[in-house]
Amino acid sequence: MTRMTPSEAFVETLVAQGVTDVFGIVGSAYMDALDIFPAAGIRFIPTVHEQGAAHMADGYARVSGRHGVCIGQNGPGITNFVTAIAAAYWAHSPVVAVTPETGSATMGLGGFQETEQLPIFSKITKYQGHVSGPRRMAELTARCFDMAMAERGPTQLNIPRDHFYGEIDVEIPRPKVIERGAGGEQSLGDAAALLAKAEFPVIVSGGGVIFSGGVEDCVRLAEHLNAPVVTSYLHNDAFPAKHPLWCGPLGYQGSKAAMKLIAQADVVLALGTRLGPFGTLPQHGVDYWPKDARIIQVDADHRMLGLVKPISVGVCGDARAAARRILELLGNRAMAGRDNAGGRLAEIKSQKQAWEAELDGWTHETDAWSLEVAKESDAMHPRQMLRELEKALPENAMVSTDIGNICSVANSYLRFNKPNSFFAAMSFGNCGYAFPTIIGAKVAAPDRPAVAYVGDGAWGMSFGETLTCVREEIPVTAVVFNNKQWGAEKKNQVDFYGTRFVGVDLENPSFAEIARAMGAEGVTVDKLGDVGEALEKACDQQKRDKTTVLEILCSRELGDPFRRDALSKPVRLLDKYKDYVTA
Ligand SMILES: Cc1ncc(C[n+]2csc(CCOP(=O)(O)OP(=O)(O)O)c2C)c(N)n1
Ligand SMILES: [Mg+2]
Repeated sequence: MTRMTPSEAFVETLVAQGVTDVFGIVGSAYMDALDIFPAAGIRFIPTVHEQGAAHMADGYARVSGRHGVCIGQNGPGITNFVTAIAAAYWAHSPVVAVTPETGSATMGLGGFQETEQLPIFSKITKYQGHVSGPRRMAELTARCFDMAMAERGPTQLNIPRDHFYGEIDVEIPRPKVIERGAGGEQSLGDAAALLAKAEFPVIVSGGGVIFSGGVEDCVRLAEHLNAPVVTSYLHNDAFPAKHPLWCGPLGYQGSKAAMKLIAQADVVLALGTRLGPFGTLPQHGVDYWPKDARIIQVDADHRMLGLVKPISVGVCGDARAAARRILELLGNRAMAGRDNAGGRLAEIKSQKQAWEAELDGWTHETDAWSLEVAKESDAMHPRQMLRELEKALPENAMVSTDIGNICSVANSYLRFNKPNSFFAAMSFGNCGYAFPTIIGAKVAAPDRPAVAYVGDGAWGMSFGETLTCVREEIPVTAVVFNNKQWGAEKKNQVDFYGTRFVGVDLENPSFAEIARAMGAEGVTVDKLGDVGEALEKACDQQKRDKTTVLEILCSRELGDPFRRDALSKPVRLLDKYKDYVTA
């Protein structure tokens, strides 16, 4: 035991957990601890908004596999975290949100910056530690870090501000590293037996494959099975795109090749994926989920097994360990899928070629409204522009994408050969995710080019963090798709509400000029031929600590809508609204 203050115990526990960077906005609530961050070797990265800080912690965690940490002032600083913590929850990011709270002696009296902080985060964290007294500071800090890693998701460390003060005798806990296993032998054996008999096995490689460091093992298993591999929604980096068995992503704006191949499966191995409902909906008019196939699902969280899709075998285990063990169990066993591998490999090749050819020819959207608006405009077709960006992205780039029509269409044009490269807004789907997230990723991986794709509407929510890039010398590239509209939502008004537009058109200033005024580079790109070079140059500028905002002028045409599944044509019963129906 060593005598120290609770602030010292808190900071020493961060150090023991390997924390080197903390994102946040300064506040008196935790200033006693903040004061010694520099001496402890912890960089405090001040942000423009606490939402930005928590997204940065998310991006930091996603690229590095280490904890991302954010902190803020009790009350408003902490409520500003909420959206970003919810996003981190659905991205399975080990983020620790440190939430200093109003003083314990006055809680409930309605003092300054007071709100009950635990209920707010109760549904978007894996664990909540409340420091009920100064003596428990180190214990609960350590537990929040351990739980974030063990349960793969955000945790909350709630600290009444008076508990930073005093003197305590403590031993700083060591991080608890818990090894995960492959799963039960019976279920793994059943999985191997099913795969050995499969005539057309298909692997869905999901986030769990990335988190467990299992991409190589997934490749080996796929090769043994001669199985096409599709990636789960927005986990495009869960299998190397250059591999012949790679077929691209499922889900919204995903790969038709992937969908047409999984539709033929008799056995699906869902490896490290919860098979989220949004990621398996029909797309491109194809209802591809193979309803008669036997499904083997591997997930580290038993709650996910069979939750969304009926399964034949559920394996509660680590994706990498399970892939290894299944391969071991297959050993020299006869494989039904080996004799017919030639046909399947040819089918993979031809589906991929067909999809590439379709993408190459799909230069613009062809619905009547898109054709009309594109005709009136000299701005770029989003699809052609996305193809140019794809070609110009550096090999080891990290890319984050926001939620929006153009960002979603980008899903077809983002391929990766290395895991931990793609950080999309995932299923929480909040506008304003991509930019702060890539800033956090850049802090964790400063040598990798960092690129955020952001729509102009979402840019309005997040461009303030350009100041963080400039002030803190965190160089990234933001590619802003300026189509002068909240396009993804406008698409619903086109398809379902008779092109009656409410709240979707955006009058924008020059985002490039704003970037320059903020001390970053700002470039307006208005010609397709300039897109690639502009991106290459912007990525190169990161080596000179320069952040660049590339504002790309895009036409207003719009790809398929997000929520065809959830919208229906309007019905109006009152006479005064009788015209508000779809023609
Ligand atoms: C925080 C938040 N607010 C609102 C929405 C609803 N929403 C989804 S996509 C979208 C439009 C995005 O517009 P923009 O960023 O300009 O991209 P575009 O669709 O035009 O490509 C909106 C408002 C959301 N997902 N998140
Ligand atoms: Mg837009």
